[in-house]
Amino acid sequence: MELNVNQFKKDYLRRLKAKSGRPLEESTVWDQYHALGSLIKEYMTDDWVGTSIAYNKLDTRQVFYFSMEFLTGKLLCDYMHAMGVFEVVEQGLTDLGLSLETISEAERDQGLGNGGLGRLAACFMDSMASVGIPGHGIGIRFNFGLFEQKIINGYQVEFPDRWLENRNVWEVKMPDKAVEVHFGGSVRQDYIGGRNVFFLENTEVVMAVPYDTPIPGYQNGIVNTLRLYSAEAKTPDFDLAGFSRGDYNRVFSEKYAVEAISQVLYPDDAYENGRLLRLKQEYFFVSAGLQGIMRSFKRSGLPIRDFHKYNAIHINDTHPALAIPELMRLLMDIEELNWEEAWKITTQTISYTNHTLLHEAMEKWPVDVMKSLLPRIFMIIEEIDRRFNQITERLYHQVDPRRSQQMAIIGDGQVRMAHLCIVGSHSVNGVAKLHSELLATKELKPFNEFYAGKFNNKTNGITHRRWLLHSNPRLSAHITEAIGDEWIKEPESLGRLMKYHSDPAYLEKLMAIKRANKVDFSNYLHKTSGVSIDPDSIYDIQIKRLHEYKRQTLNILHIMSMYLRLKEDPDLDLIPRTFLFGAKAAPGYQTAKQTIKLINAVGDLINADKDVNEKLKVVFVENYGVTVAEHIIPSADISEQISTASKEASGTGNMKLMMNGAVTVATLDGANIEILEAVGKDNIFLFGLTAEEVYRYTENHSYKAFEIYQNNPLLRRAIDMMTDGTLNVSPEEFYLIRSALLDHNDAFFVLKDFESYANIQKKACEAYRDKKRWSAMSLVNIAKSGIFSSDRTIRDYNRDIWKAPVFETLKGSL
Ligand code: GL9
Repeated sequence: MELNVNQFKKDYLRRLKAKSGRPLEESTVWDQYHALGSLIKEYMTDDWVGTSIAYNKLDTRQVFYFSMEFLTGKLLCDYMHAMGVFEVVEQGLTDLGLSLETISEAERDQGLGNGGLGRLAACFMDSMASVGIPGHGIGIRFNFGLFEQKIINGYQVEFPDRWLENRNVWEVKMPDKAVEVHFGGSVRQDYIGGRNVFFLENTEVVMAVPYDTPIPGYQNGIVNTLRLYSAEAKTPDFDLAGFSRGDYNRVFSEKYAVEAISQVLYPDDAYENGRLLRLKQEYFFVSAGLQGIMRSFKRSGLPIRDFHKYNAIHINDTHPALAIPELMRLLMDIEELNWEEAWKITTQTISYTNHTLLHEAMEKWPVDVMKSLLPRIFMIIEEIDRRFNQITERLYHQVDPRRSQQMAIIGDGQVRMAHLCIVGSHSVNGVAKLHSELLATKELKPFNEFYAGKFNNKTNGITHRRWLLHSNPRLSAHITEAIGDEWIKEPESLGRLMKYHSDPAYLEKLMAIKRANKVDFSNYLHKTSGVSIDPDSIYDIQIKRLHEYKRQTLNILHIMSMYLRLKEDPDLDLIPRTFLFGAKAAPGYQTAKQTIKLINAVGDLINADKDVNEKLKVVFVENYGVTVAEHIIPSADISEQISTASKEASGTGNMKLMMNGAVTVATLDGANIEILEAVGKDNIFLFGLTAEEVYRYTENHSYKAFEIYQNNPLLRRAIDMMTDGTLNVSPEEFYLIRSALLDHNDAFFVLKDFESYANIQKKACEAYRDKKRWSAMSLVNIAKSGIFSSDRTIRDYNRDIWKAPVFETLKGSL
């Protein structure tokens, strides 16, 4: 948009006064932030309204991305960049004696997600708008996002994330678009006009009230929408009669029970804990979202039989799986289509992404729970299952009599949500090549054989605008200086940087930028936690959820072994290294919590020991999330991507770090394999078992962790350090970690991969010594990162699955 500094200052001062009721001099940082946010939103309004009018007028196919999680982080600066007003606003604020940096820090992270899956949804929103696809998000407006983490005495302590306590400037409440969602009750069946008709009776009614947030594309005038639903009791005021009778508790408990649905995000990452409230959340937003889509589709006057031609609904993992029976219900019970018609529309509308192979993450709901919470939905699932079984029975009962049962949607008293998604959609994709291949050839093999062509791969991506352009301005400028700014719209043109591969001046500047970013991060860390780190040490970074399969344990055991070696030989020639960890553990995941304590205990020991602390430092960065990531990633030298092969579906932090010039220490897992393909084996440090070897060891039970413990003295001493009093803790402190490794035969092959990991770490260290070599490696990683832009991912989804039109801009279509 067109905006000059003077106009901005005038607008801003007026807005600040109106919003805060006081002049600039008396305003708080919060006032300043709130006024700025509301002004930026207003600047966006014409395009936002224009976009939705244009989509309606063009009768265009639209994409709806249903996701339980949207981990968007802060929005202010991203939006100013998207609108092309960043510099003007920054200048205007400086003129007024204000600091954009300080103001933007006042924004709360929108932390409505656990990790990769939720952040992926946020990157997709940005890319859909920037690529020009009519695509919107549908989710839940949780009152509390993912908990805030504090480290107290080395332990993780969780605090509620009150992100809404000071209002959310970006959202617009849409009360007229509220819909009813029904739970429980019973189904009455009638035979009217030659067909079976189903009515739900005596249900609990919950109002789903949408709050819309604009999602601006990058300087293209397109503004899509993220719609998050909040649960409200049907009568907005409590039951006055009950209240005056003094029956406070009942009245309030009913209201709270209803509103509980959108109170809090479940903090479990890649783990399913099967709570009833979670199932309610899932149905709540899916039903509301579909009713909203149906409502506006019907307003268009287009025939219901063409629903799938205008609407593509994507379900992000199985959490929104009930979209399948719910769309069937709406088409049959409300729109009066028959089963076959409804089924055709439903399956052609819906597509599904699988995000994990971990069995503990697979959603399964007990039949009796589903039946009593959602009786009509359950009937429809039963019917989908019955029809599907009929076919598989016929096909397989002679060749493989068990196969039909294996593939069933309902089995062992449970509804298998992944099976429902596969049967009820027209596309099933994994999130990286290896992951998609394992889905098709192992975990979901019978389905891949049954549905030739339904399975496909869409390798994940990240928005290079947030994760490079905005969070690493120095590097962005250095890139643009060399190859122009085309990479912002076409990230794969970052490849042109390859011509600087042997240009000493360019590479030297690259290293100077890394150094400056390391200073920035050390200042940030000091300011936020009081910890000092040395920008001349290697920053070795592992940032992601805490999970056994991600193997923070391998990293810390290796650090412990380095400590032991250094204690024996203080002159050991090591380049000083700072190991940084950032990770939240699910509150009920005890092994993960012990790992956090272990990292902190090792940090306490090492950081205080003069024999080693010139060369080693271990820091656990508190409350890892989107904002912390934006500070830390530009400063990384080494990126730790060390999951047990086959366990990490893709990973996306790996992409962010490479894009910022970190070199990866990697197993052949998830998207690491594609990073390897992109950069070549000389620009990545590979180690460890392959997925195939992991499968083989797991299947033939030939792995013996304890033997490795007995035969590798250094590793044994490192493991024993957990219990022998070296660390300032009781011997039982880490019993879960120790017993997972030794008593339960190390399911994630930490011991097995230890030696290979230690070797590759030595090689990485050697490579770092050679500044020229290292800077060239770093450059290759940046240059080859363009394919990991989520713009590419989104174009792949759209080309193969959604097939929505792509608009350069909407200007002129109004
Ligand atoms: C995840 C995978 O574990 C990651 O490897 C993958 O990159 C992301 C996005 O596709 O999805 N699956 C999953 O359940 N989580 C992932 O991060 N966990 C959550 O974030 C809830």
